[in-house]
Amino acid sequence: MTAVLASVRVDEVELPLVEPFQTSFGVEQNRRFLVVCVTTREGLEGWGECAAAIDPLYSSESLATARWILTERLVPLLFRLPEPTPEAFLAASARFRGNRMAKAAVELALEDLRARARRTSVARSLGARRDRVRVGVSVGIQPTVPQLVDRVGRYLEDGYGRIKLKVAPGWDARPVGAVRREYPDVELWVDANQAYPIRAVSSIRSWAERYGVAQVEQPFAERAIHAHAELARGAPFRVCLDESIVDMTSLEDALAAGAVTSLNVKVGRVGGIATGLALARRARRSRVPSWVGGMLESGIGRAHNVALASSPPFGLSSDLSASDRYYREDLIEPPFVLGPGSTLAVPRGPGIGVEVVDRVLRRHRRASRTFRP
Ligand code: OSB
Ligand code: MG
Repeated sequence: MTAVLASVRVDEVELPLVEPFQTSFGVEQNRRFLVVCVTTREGLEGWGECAAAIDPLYSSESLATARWILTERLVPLLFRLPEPTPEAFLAASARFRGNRMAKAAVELALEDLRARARRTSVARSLGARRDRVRVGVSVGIQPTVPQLVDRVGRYLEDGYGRIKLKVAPGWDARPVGAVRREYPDVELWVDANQAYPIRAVSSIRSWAERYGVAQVEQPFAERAIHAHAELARGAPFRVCLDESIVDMTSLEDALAAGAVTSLNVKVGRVGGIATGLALARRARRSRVPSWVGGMLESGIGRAHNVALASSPPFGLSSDLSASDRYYREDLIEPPFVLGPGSTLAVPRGPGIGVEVVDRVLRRHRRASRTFRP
């Protein structure tokens, strides 16, 4: 494939969430994010989505920092590549530190473009053999415990087979216990997004054990590898790392310390699909299972995530719910719908296998810049 880029467009989009999503670091009502669209002279397209949010709460990247590095550095660099492949882009952008969500948005667009040029799907390019991926739902912090129990009940009725509860100091044993009492058999995970001080190891262990929590995700700070290892030692639940793992080095260190017994792979956090796949393969060699995490993506990012989750090294259920769990109207057609056994179908069409609906994109677009060579 000798593709020559004709344009790169960076759109800023705002989509209203069907309900607010609250984590230990804040509440989101609308998701504002960047979409990258690359086109070639032959008229092919590739789409990517940037996970960075308005405020740098989950990680240090924000929509504004991502927009800056994209428009001022990454897009110009992309036009200088002899061949716009994901590999060439990642190699050339490696000298810029961090900014992984912004880099991932470009890499995703180039992966989609390449798969479309080869008339294959992103999933197939990643070696996927499954046609459905197992998924669960991530449930935000609710105003009251009864509201949480009710919310979980409705997700279970919808068909979700695994529930991840957002927790924080003051919102843990009571809500987790209430959900466990109401649903004795449900597979329960919790995610604290770094909210606990490291002295909380024994209290987390006690309520997680008492309520049969299968997995505790990122209770401590990004750098607190030792504390996560202490929690994992002899625990009857998996300790999952999300924010702590940003590249191969951080994964190697966490594995060596025994701090990670489940790996959340988010393409934004790790700088793209290629690194995400490499991390999951590396974790599997140490018998640590992986799954794909979500950042409330629109259908564009979701389609990439589903493709990644369908690749062999991913074993646990991913945080990839149906389009209507997040947005009344998604940017893509067809939307993702929940299928039998708490699964999403892996699109088979070229690229990410879904089409971006221009009319919907334009309606929710707040800004747009087009770059040409
Ligand atoms: O830690 O997994 C997280 C959303 C925003 C920021 C961080 C996280 C999340 C989620 C959402 O849990 C999961 C999803 O997209 O379904
Ligand atoms: Mg998480």
